[in-house]
Amino acid sequence: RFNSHGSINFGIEGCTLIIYSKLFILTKKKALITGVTGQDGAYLSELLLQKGYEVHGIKRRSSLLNTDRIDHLYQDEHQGKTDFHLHYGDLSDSTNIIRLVQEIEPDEIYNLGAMSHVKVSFDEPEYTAQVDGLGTLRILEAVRILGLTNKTRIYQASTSELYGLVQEVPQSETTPFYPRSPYAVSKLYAYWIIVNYREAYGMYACNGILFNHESPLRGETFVTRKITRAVAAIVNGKQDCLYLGNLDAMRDWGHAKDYVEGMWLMLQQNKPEDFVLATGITTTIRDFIKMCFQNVGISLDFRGTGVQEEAYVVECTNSLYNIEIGKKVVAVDPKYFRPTEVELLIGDSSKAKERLGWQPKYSLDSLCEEMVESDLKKFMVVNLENQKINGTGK
Ligand code: NDP
Ligand code: GDR
Repeated sequence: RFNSHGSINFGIEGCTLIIYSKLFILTKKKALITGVTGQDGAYLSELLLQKGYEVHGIKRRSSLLNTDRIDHLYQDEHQGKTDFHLHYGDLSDSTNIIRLVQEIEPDEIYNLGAMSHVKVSFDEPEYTAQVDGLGTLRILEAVRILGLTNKTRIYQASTSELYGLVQEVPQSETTPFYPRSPYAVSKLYAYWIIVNYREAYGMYACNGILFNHESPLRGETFVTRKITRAVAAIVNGKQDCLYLGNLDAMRDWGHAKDYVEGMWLMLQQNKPEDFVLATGITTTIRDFIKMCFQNVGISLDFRGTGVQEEAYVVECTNSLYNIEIGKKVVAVDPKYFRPTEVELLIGDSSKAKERLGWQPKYSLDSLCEEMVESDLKKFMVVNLENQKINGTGK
């Protein structure tokens, strides 16, 4: 199957065979990732490099380095050839996006960059719309203006937040949207502009409607990571109590590694379509907290309701942790409540299973264990470093 540029995909992942008259040239596929410094950007970069792609990532300038999640992939070009390249850029800057798309001429663009925190979007609504909504338009326009509509395929990081107020469960590609935050409303614009450019210009552009996915690389202010970090801090005596918002909310949590695989699959099909990725299992925040504490041998008892709700230690079977029975370790602080909440998310990813052959490999138990373990290790490293510093009298 030749495309209009005379190139063909033929089995070797991450490569394209280009035929110019009688000359056969095998080139690496090029991917451009916005949001490369984020959780998904890091896992996707790893996946695409493994598949043999040349990966270009857009990172924002910041006063401190913000590349922790991808430092292991990066190599200074002066030290040898590398397939991983970073470029400064921002989704709010059209000139920057156009120039980068022009220079790189990517085969695939993964638009993962976003102000991705739902609660923060109530504090920064205009910025969120600029980046999450109009940023997507900038990507589409860059590809269109530069005449790359037949070459460049676009993945848009759409979200289960689009469903918002419950209309039906489980939520699938046909469930109506009812966004409940400036973040979700911005992503709704992005969703429809992707659909519109696909229909209007025949572009290969698709929405991955992804339900919550987590990992040890998850940002520290999202609820799962906030909880796993707190568990590690509490058992190490570095935190007294974990303060959270709505404990009744229910989320369909998967592992980010599974979900980046799905993103890639969406761009390898014969025609562009939108897909839900989800596990089909939903859990309350409260039950996730219980699971995380259970992981370190601590059982909790939740008492009270609403803003009065608190959790106490009733048992600790791990002799490593000197934690007092009866200690209060979780409480509700209303400052974490959202003006409008998304109460229940549970996804139906049958279409992705059938058409993409996508299936999540990780269970919530294994995800929870991996995240708690990773945060416990981080505390051990900090403790060891402190001991070293104390030992040398620094
Ligand atoms: P993160 O918050 O971890 O990463 C977001 C990325 O976007 C970071 O690299 C961030 O850069 C970058 N970014 C923020 N603002 C801009 C901007 N103005 N210009 C360019 N880049 C910017 O998010 P995730 O990795 O978890 O999510 C990836 C995408 O998927 C996001 O669009 C998110 O909304 C969406 N999504 C996520 C889900 C999830 O459960 N994780 C579920 C459904 C959708 P910096 O590091 O400098 O802050
Ligand atoms: P979400 O994730 O809003 O679903 O968006 P988050 O982890 O922030 O919240 C999940 C649920 O937990 C409740 N909650 C708290 N949340 C946070 N962050 N902090 C708290 O202290 C707290 N207490 C309770 C929330 O109210 C909510 O109900 C994530 C992001 O990755 C989005 O970018 C993505 O689009 C969606 O997932 C799918």
